[in-house]
Amino acid sequence: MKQILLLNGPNLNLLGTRQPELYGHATLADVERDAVALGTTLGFDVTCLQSNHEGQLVDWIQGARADVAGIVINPAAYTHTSVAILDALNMFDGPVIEVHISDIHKREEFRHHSFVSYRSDEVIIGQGVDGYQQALRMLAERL
Ligand code: DHK
Repeated sequence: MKQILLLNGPNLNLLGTRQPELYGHATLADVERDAVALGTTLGFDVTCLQSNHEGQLVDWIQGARADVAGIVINPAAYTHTSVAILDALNMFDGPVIEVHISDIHKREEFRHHSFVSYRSDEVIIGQGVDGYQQALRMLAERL
């Protein structure tokens, strides 16, 4: 089975209770359970990790270079600030799919720019948590 990493950034641990008008009512546990289930159908072994800390996300991306085939990442607020996460992703050889639950282009201007998008092979925006499922299907097409 191909190893897939599903990474979520800061504040996404509070999905379900965090601004549900923007992010919906599904919890991170719901998202991760559904990702693992779809992954199994697609022939993926999906490992789900979330951190509120930039360096931890960088460490996990570096660690993925050894044996992970593809990454799905919602860097959350680090999308708009983190050259460190971009640099780590630039050292990863497999496909990278970037997910944003909300439509970042219809929100504050500072959310319109993504550093991570310089590296991402696909960007899914504004599809709610369904975007994670779409991302896994995109990985399946690429791998
Ligand atoms: C999630 C966040 O936490 C925000 O900081 C981003 C993103 C948008 C999302 O839509 O999933 O700006």
